[in-house]
Amino acid sequence: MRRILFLAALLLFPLSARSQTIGFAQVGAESDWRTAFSASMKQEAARRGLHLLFADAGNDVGRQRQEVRGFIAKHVDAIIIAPVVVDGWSDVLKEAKEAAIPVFIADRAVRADPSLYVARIAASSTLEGRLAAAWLAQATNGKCDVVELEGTAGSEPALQRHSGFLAVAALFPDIRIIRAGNGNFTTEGGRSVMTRLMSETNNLAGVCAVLAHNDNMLLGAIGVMQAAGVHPGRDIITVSFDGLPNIYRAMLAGEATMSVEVKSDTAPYIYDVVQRYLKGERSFPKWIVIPSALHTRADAAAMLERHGS
Ligand code: GYE
Repeated sequence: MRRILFLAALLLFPLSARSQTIGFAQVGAESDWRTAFSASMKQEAARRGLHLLFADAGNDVGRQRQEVRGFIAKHVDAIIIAPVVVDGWSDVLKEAKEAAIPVFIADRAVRADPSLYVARIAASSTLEGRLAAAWLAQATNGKCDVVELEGTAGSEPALQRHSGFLAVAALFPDIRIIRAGNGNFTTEGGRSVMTRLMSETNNLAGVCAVLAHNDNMLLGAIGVMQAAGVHPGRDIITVSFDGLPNIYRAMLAGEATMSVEVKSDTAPYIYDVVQRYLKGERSFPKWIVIPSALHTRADAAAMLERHGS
C-alpha cells in the first residue's frame, strides 16, 4: 500500500515543480550583441530556476548541429537554437521531433519546414535593413554611394539586412552599393575588410556612407578610416546594426552616425514561450517579432543611460 501511495505521489508530482532542463545552442561570441544576448539567456535562466545547458558553437554550424544532437541524446525538456547559418537544419530538427523534444528558434532564422519547430522569437532583419535604407535616403536626398561590410555568409541577419536595405534603396536610382566585403560580424573582420576596401576605393573617394551589418565591424572600420585621415561620422555617414554601448559612445565622439538597435535582452520573451509550451499551451505564432528601433547621436546619451553605462 505504502509503495502504491509513493508511486501515485510520484505520478502526481506536478511537472512544473521539477527543474526543467533547456539546451541552448548559441552561435558563438563574435560580437558585443552576442555577448549581451548570452548574458541575458544565462541570467534569466537562473532567475527562473531553469537548468540551462549552454553550448557555444564558435561560429561553426557543423559543431552547432553536433551540440544540438548532444541535447537530444540527453533528453532535455526543450532546445533553443540561435543558428549560425540558415541552411543545413532539416535533419537535426527532424531528429528532435522524433525524440519529442520541442525546438525554439531564437535570434537568427533557419530555412527549414516550420512544422519542425514550435516558434521563432526574434527581431526582423529585413525590417532593420529597410529602416536603414529609408533613413539613408532621407539623410542624403536619395543620392549616396555605399560601401557595405557584410556579416557571416549564409547567416540570416547578413542575408536579410542586405536584401531589406536593397529593397528600399532600389527606389532611389542614385543610391548604390559600390563595393562590399565580408567581415564576419567581428571587430577584427571589420578592420581587415575595411583595409582592403579603402585601398580599392582610393580611401573611400566619392563614397558617401559605410553600411556595416553590425556595430562591431563598424567599430573596427572606424579605426582604419581614421588612420587613413578619413573622418567617419563627418566625411562619411555610418550605418550599422545592434545599438550597444560602444556605438553610442562613438556617436557622441562624432565618429558614427546611426545604428538600428536590435534588442539583446530578449531571454524573458524566449523562456516565456518555452515555459508556456512545457505547461501545455500549443498555439503560438510561428514568428514572435521583437521590435527594432533606429538611433542617432540625438539620443545616444539617453541610450547609454538606458544601458546603465
Ligand atoms: O547583429 C551581430 C551578431 O544575429 C542579430 O549576430 C544577431 C547578429 C548581430 O553577431 O552582432
